[in-house]
Amino acid sequence: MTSMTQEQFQDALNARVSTIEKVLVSALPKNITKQKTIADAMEYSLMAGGKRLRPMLMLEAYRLFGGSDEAEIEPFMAAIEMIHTYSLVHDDLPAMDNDEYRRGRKNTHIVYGEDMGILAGDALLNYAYETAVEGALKLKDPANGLKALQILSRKAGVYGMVGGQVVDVELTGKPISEEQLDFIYRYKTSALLEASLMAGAAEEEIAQIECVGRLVGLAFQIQDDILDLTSTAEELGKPIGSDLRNEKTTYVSLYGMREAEEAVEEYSKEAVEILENLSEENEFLDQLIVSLIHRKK
Ligand code: GRG
Repeated sequence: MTSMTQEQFQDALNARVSTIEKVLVSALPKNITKQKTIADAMEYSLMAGGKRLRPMLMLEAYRLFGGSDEAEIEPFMAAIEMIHTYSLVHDDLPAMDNDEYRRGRKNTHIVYGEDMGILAGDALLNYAYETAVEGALKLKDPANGLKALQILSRKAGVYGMVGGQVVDVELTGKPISEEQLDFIYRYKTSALLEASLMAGAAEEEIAQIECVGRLVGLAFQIQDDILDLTSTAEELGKPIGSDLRNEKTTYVSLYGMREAEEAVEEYSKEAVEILENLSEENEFLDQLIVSLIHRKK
């Protein structure tokens, strides 16, 4: 499938992370005066590290479908990472998971207070769309930008991540069925990964790439469940055991560890198989998905 060595892949991955970090820094709001606290809190949460998986998938899907002017996709890459970051900031608030640490440092609401934590999340969400709209208006064909915005907004909202979070919150502490768990994972986690891959996709292949996103998302969330039980706080950058503490049913608690590990591998391989059957190819993207099977954080 791939001719890249592990070392070449790691170098390519690091290069992409540093490109994405630059895109994010330059997308942050400038010339802020009286509302500086919120700009600082936005920067604190957005630039806290993280794997940058969603913008990376977006860039690679853009390349897969023949995109060559990366400046076109960069505002959308920044936007999806801002949406992802807002979801983490809000998810860690006392009213939700009440977590103190994420990405190896204190959460935004711990450093800036709960009020600013809420506002920083709101600001990131709004600024994501400001950034994406500006990007869309600069495209040769702004209609393509509008389509990307349609995908982004839908997958982040009621029919996507927020919808999944609602069901997750409502069912926390209750026994849940396989079907309910599948809904939560598809919406809460897969939806944003689907959007990442779909935003720069060719119209004819959008359903296939959406399916790749769904499978990668399921594998990613199941691996998240596994790591919450098997990793360490140092490695993860946040406390482990949070699912047990929050009485959350996970793939592991429902099906067992062995089945969970097999599912991560199975879903990831299915995703790569779909990619391999497309008319275009992106070796790095294939390898990125495979690398997530054994991710440690
Ligand atoms: C709408 C408030 C709100 C929340 C949405 C995304 C979410 C629901 C909650 C965050 C917590 C969580 C377990 C989300 C599932 C997706 C997931 C595993 C996120 C963590 O993503 P990573 O590992 O994080 O890519 P980094 O820090 O690497 O960017």
